[in-house]
Amino acid sequence: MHILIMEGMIIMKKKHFNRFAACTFAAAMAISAMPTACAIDTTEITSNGTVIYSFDFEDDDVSAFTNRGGNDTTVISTTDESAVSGSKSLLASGRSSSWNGPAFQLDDKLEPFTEYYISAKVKGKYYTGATFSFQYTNADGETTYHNLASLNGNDWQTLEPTKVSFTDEMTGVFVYFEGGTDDLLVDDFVVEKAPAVEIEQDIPSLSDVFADAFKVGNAITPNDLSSKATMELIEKHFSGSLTAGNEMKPDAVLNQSACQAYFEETGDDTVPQISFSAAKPFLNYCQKNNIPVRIHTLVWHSQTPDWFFKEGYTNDGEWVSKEKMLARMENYIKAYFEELIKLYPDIDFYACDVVNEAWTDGGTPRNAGEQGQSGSSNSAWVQVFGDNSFIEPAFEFARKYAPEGCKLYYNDFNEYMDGKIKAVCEMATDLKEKGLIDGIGMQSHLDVRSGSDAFPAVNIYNRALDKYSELGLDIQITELDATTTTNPTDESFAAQAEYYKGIVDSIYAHKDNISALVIWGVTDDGSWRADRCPLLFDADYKAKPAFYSIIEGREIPEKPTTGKPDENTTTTAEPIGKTLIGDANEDGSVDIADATAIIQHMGNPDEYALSEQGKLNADIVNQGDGVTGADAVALQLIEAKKIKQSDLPITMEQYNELLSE
Ligand code: 9MR
Repeated sequence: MHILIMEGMIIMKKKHFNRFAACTFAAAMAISAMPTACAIDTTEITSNGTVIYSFDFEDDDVSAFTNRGGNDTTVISTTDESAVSGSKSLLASGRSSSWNGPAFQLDDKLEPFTEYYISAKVKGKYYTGATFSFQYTNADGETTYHNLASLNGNDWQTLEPTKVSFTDEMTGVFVYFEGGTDDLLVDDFVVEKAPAVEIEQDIPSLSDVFADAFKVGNAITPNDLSSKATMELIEKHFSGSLTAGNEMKPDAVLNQSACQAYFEETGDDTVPQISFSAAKPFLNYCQKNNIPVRIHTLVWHSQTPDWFFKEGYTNDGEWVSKEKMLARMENYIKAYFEELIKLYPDIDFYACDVVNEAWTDGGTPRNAGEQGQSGSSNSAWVQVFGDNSFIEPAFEFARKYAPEGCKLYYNDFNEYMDGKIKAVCEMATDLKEKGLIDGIGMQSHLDVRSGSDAFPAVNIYNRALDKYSELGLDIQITELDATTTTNPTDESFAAQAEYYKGIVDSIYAHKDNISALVIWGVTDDGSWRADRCPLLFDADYKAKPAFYSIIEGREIPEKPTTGKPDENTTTTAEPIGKTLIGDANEDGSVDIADATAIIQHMGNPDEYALSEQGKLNADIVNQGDGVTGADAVALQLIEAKKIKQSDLPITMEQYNELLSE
């Protein structure tokens, strides 16, 4: 059956409701059975958390799928050779390359800045060695693709619901199956719109809590930009500073073919060619939202291609001389800043990690060599310079070309190890005397482990802060995260909260020397160490115990209407209680499930009892009149985007006015 259910008139075959859909559907049905005063437009409501597309291929319709890979010989059809549900599946036959395969375009059917889950079954003719991948073209016409899931084994493999989203700057957004050249079969391909997530608006903003001390920021990836809830967390808590997780590093900025072309044309191989196309979505966002940017990073052994250090910019060329590398370094840093200032004159590039991770924990330079495989700790800078003498010119060039107001930092991890403290302090003292450095970036990738064996212990971290404070330079905490164990329990999160509190208390105690506290990631599932949940928000965008522990007992400077915060005006951060207007089911969030809880309670209070607190929370419209159908409708009005959660509670007059709109 084909039915229309969304704005934009998307035609879909509705096959089943998932958990969320069932819930919203029940609420919508209940509402439509109410008196006419309660009748509201439910089209947007029913589309939240619902199946948007579902293909079982029983009707032989494969028109939504195209062949990826241009004019090869692949034919997309259906087959009754094998199927998971029913008797038919999609067949991609005659594939001539591993990257040919059935593709499904997203941006011509779905909405940007919206999260979807895609699930499917896939099978290779003899053996399944398929990859599920994502592709898009950016505003500069460059196409990027990355793998989302690998599906290997005999017979049908299951693609579990996999999150995808895209921004309005992306075109040609596809998901596709690829791998091998055998026939590929696909069945039960389902696209679901993830339920709308409300971030917690009723918790204090971290930026506000620490407004008297330092900027609070975060690091994000391009995927974050298309996640509405992640970006709402950024705007609420972390708008003091943003770092690009990877897109402003040398491997993202240096363009090998352009370097080689320039060399061929001019005979000069000391002028590296660069492009910020990977960083543009991030930088556009920062510019639009007026968010200061930390530049990470110019000179690093890692995520810097070996060809940058080789004759002719070739992968297997000879290492260049120190003189040539100095010229490349200067021209790279010059071009980097000039291009940034030209493209984004309005962004406040307030900090830059000029050199990253040049000292070992023992305080010696890294070993010379290719970076080669990721994970190698060798340094091509040391290879060419013989030692760490590349650090000073890097700062010299950065000082020469960085925009005014851009402070220059040496950034590293494990900066609480004795050998590293000594080496960093000696280097920084020398650079400070020469007027070349402004501060130390302490990455702070910490490890709570089970609690008592945390690394580093809080007092060790505090001692390092003391040492760097004595330098008379600024300090920024540039990449804070603190891993707990894999498969963490409530106890693990409690230990993590206690540790975070100790570390942030120590940072706060040094606030006179610290200008920024940057967390390395927003929600646990997006962390580079996702398996050990190191961040302040969980995968459901909810504040974790660690969030509450670091704000506990702090005074929130009240925001003046204009000018700088007045340090004398403060309010105390209230511990968060259970009163959350709208949260009828007391699960800590206000959403459509609360409307369902209210409707069910009204229909059968014995079976669907609300607690006393739940009833208080549910009393949204005309507070004091108890739980009524209007309260459920008000929650639907939030889903329908007619009011915001922060508008609750509402009076009966406001309610009637909303319904008459
Ligand atoms: O967060 C980054 C991750 O996505 C990359 O895979 C990784 C590769 O080196 O780099 C991560 O960022 C690193 C940062 O640039 C420097 N300090 C350590 C960070 C975590 O590895």
